[in-house]
Amino acid sequence: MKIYINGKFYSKEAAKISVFDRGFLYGDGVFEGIRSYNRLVFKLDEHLDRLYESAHSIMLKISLSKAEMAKAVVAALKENKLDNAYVRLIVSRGEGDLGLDPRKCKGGSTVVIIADKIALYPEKLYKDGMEIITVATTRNAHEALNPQIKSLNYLNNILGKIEAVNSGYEEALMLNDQGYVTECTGDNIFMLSKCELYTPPECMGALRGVTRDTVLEIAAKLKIPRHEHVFTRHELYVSDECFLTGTAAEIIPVVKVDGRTIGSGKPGKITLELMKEFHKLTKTEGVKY
Ligand code: PXG
Repeated sequence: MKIYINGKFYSKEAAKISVFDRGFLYGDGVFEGIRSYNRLVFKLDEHLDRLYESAHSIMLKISLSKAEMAKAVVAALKENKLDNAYVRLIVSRGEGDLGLDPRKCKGGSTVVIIADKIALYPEKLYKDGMEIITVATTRNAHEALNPQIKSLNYLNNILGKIEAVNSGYEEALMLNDQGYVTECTGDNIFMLSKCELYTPPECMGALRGVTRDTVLEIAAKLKIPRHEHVFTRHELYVSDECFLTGTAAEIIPVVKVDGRTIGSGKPGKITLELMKEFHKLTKTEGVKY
């Protein structure tokens, strides 16, 4: 495996970052998770747009232009000879000293690209559907740390994940401080009620997921009425279908929430249709390398 750091490739053993890097000291940076399918990078521009928006929001100047970054991602995929891959793109504010003041980062940002094989949920969960559980940790309030910023500080999500794992579940449902459904720790959530599709709006505390946007586009093409609308756990419990979306997870059906069976208890018909259309899209759309 060859890892890209600031314009050069290193072996996994030699790929090292300073302990004074702000990403390590404070989680001061941003990241993206991108997928490629059959030598096509899926939604590369959308992921890079979000990366640069996150960086802009935290006043981090990325040392590469967006076009240079796109080239670096493709170079990392080629260097590692990967046809199907998961790319983790990490940008930190760079090396500083032990103080919080970002003006100490004189050397500019650190850019790391790891291109690896994909790690999915177990295949059985895609076929049978997964069970999720609501956790006590609420999603970050946007006025404290906006969930739209894909920052290197993912402790909010990790704490949610730990709670789910401790209870024997793979994924956690996170609410906001008003008790509305936001998303899961690394995936967006959707439900279907009377053949209409619902997902919480961004302002409720959900990341604007690239897969989420793709699903909304597919639903529009299939003429499925879709809504970015607030909902509570009750509405989710009595919904007909539920699924999660994310770059790593793709679309995964959910059949139980907090012990309540969703619909028939099997992956829903519309969920399966959306999964089929999503896979079709990943085979045909993307930046070729
Ligand atoms: N919500 C959150 C909080 C995320 O971090 C998504 C939704 C889905 O967004 P995309 O754009 O991928 O459709 C994410 C992103 C992991 C992992 O290891 C997953 C994400 C980020 C980091 C790690 O599963 N998902």
